[in-house]
Amino acid sequence: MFVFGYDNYMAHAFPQDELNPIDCGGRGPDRGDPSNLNINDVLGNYSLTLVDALDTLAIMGNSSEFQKAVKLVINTVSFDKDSTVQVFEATIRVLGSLLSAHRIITDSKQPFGDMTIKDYDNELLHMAHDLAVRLLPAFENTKTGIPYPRVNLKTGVPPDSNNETCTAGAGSLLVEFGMLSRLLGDSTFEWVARRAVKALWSLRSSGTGLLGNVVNIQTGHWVGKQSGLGAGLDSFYEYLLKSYILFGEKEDLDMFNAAYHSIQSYLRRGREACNEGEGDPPLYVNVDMFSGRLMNTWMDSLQAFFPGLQVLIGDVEDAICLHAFYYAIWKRYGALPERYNWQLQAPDVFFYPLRPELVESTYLLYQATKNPFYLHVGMDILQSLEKYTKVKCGYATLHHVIDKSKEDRMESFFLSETCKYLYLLFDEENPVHKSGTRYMFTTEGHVVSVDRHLREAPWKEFFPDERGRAAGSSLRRPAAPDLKVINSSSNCNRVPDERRYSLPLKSVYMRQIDQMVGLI
Ligand code: DMJ
Repeated sequence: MFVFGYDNYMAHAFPQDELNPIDCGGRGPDRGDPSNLNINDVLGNYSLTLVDALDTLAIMGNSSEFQKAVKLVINTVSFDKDSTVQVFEATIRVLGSLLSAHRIITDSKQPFGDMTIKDYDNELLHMAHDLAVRLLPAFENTKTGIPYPRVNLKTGVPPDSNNETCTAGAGSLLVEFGMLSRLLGDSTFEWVARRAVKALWSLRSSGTGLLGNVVNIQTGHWVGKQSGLGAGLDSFYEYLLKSYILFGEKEDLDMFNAAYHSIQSYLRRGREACNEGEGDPPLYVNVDMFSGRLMNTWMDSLQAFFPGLQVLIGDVEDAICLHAFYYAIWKRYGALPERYNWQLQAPDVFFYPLRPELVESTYLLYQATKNPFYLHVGMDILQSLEKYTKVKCGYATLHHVIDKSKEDRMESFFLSETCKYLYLLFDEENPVHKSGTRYMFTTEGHVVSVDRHLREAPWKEFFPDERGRAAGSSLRRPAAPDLKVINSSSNCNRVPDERRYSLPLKSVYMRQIDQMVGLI
């Protein structure tokens, strides 16, 4: 699936951003209609799909194509473009991918095969730096420290810019910005991203501890008071935990734990235990952030990432339960509708743009339980993607999950996430699973090794109290030292080879899964 999508992108769309899989062409920003945010937020005229796919090539062990693709990116991609993009999308899809590929190239252990680039001079890191500097204007002239949602890569924040941003967009930049800062030894990027997280965090409801989904960056007033797990909030929670995993800053874990507690207290409905007791199976709903009252009866497909996050914190039993709910919906339509009304038991919004969230959770649950049920789920998902979304030159967005009509769009996350997680689900021997170095995935599915170098913040020596800086204070920081790359290396012992079926399956998980499958 990956090869079919990637080869077609390279043949018919590159150097444009995305592949139109039905008419076998390419697509870039919609210059004719700047208000077409669905396209312009994401496509920056920087060969998005190629950039986003880099580490998938490495994970699949395709060193020749990885090396070719990296060289193409170095030689042809520029960020000096008159493109107004969303800061969040550019960060997770482009910045994150460049950093991930850079670390794969410079990893002294080369676990994925030979992914080194001859005469590599940290070009991808330089490119990441260049892009991040172009995104920095979003963090200036904001009274709260919460960034503007969009910037023009050449000219900065557009004069008519919107002062409203979603929580996930503004508050999930820390993994990429922090990584960049720590690789460069320049605190600027981490500092602005962290300031945004803290500003959002300080605006949470004092009663429920919940955050809303849209906020005014100048006044700090919540414009969208809906709190939930899906659109507008999803990766905000994810990055509190992942920032902690990567950088080891305890304040990130404290925020995550408090947020998780509020989620359990106000968003989770249904019976307490997954497979015991009275009442409906558990469900996470959308509520008013201040009162905790139910706001609507739909859930969006982005929510399906949450069981994966629960796996990371060890709440595997709840994750099994919730995942089974999303899988039941997938089984009914052969896809996840963008919004599903759990009261009417019917979709509210019908499209499916090849999103990865359910596959991602399936993969993480398989890693946690080693229960072959999740291989079955993966196979089911894979077969429905083949059946309903494969077209002449790639895989197409489903316009309508019931009549299976299509749209001529293949989003870059199909190659960077959906295909990657499916591949990893079945590739037991992948270095990601076997290496002594532990890996984590960014919210765009980019693999990053978790090693102690990223837990070092060299500027702390010089600026021990980063907290003293007021929101809105100058972004001017001391110049970065000469670009110095810290190779990722781990002296950890290799993890013993785990055999899938020789491990005793955890009986409690087995029981739960059996019951959930019965329910489906
Ligand atoms: C991806 O760009 C990322 O996973 C993001 O966090 C949420 N949405 C898309 C995929 O659905």
